Amino acid sequence: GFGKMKTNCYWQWALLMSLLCVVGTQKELPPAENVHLLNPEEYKLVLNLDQKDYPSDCFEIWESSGGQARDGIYMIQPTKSALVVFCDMQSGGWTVVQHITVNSSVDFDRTWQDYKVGFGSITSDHWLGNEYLYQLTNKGGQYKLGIKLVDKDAVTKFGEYDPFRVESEESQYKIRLGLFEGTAVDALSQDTEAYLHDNQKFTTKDRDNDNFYQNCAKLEYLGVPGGGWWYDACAGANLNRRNVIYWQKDCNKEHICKYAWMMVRPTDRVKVIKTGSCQRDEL
Ligand SMILES: *[C@@H]1O[C@H](CO)[C@@H](O)[C@H](O)[C@H]1NC(C)=O
Ligand SMILES: [Ca+2]
Repeated sequence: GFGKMKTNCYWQWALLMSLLCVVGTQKELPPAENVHLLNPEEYKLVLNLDQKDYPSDCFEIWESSGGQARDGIYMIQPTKSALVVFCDMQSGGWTVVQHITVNSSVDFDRTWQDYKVGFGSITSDHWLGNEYLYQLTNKGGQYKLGIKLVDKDAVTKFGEYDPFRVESEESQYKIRLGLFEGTAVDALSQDTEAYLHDNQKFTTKDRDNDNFYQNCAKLEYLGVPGGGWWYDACAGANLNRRNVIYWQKDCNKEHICKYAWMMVRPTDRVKVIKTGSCQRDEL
């Protein structure tokens, strides 16, 4: 009768709608392992979603665009995992691996698992993930780490460690840093605070790999714990403490910094050798 037809129609309609939903979702959802760092309304912001083979990092995109690519969200695939990342193209194709705003609403007091696969939002404060730091810096070819710090008066300082590598999870994501260069003062590999971060394992509130009798990630300042970091016993720098961005001389309780970024890029393949005052006939 009429009732039966109505039911049939309903089921046909429901089937059609669910098919449309599936098709719609598949089209929009970026096939990234860390898609949890994107809000659904940000899916459309991924700039190279249509690309067939994803580039291995932001530098590859920057380079193949002749330096013309714009800042934004891109898909990359360093090795195993396809990832959404924020690319800082204006500074030369850096892949952003951390961004924090002082007093961020993003909680940086997280577990080992959260630091492993990343948290926060790609378009604002986030940690890309130790596993992806490992994949990026161990895929062959040397990487460097860039640090960008902006204080409350908008003065920007920059630093680079070259080379930079994060070891595997079996090695507790140990950090390996090369020579420092920049306008900021090195706070990871020199020991003016008697703490050395270079060669330290990563520590989170639920995995204590540090050199302190307590867990450095749990130590609070004004009620806010330090968050995950490559602690010694404990820190001469920590960019994951939400209420104080700490970088020894450049950012601390007295000299407030508002923003920090950590990013990676391949080491320059061609070193520019400054010949200075060398005369041709001297060579
Ligand atoms: C961060 O928040 C704390 C607590 O509300 C406040 O005392 C401090 O001044 C804030 N820091 C900055 C840089 O806004
Ligand atoms: Ca400890």
